Amino acid sequence: MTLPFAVPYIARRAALMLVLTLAACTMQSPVAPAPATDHFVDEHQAALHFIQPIFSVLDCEKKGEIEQGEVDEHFFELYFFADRDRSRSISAVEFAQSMPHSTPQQNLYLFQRMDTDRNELISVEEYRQFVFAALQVADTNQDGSVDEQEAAVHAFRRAGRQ
Ligand SMILES: [Ca+2]
Ligand SMILES: [Ca+2]
Ligand SMILES: [Ca+2]
Repeated sequence: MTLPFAVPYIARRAALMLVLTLAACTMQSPVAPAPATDHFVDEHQAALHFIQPIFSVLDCEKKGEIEQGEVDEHFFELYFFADRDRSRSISAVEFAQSMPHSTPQQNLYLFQRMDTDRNELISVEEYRQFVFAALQVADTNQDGSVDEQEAAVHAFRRAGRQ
């Protein structure tokens, strides 16, 4: 005779399901904001986020600063790091793979900023334009180069991302 035991079990289970359903409804509240760290607060933060992982590539002479003129010397090294299949266009997937320290939201933001003709691909020229634009934003004292302090690379390295 299992029935007398089965009924309360089913009742308990139903009550549990109700609690879980109510909890799920609460969690799906549409007003829940995304964590602030998923998004950039401004252009400057976005520029630093982009520059930090490539700082040592662009600062080839290890002077602790990136000069505007150094970009073209290393540009294709940088570009082909992201353009893995060397198709001379960076897809959204390739871009995300080249930015493992990013959230999907951050990558989407940067990708859309780069893709100025909105063809869902980053051309060589679009990427180049963005690198220069990001360096300009990061160059807060406007002396034509971005030093380690301006790029906050020490904080980035301390965070174990490089
Ligand atoms: Ca490609
Ligand atoms: Ca494009
Ligand atoms: Ca500077």
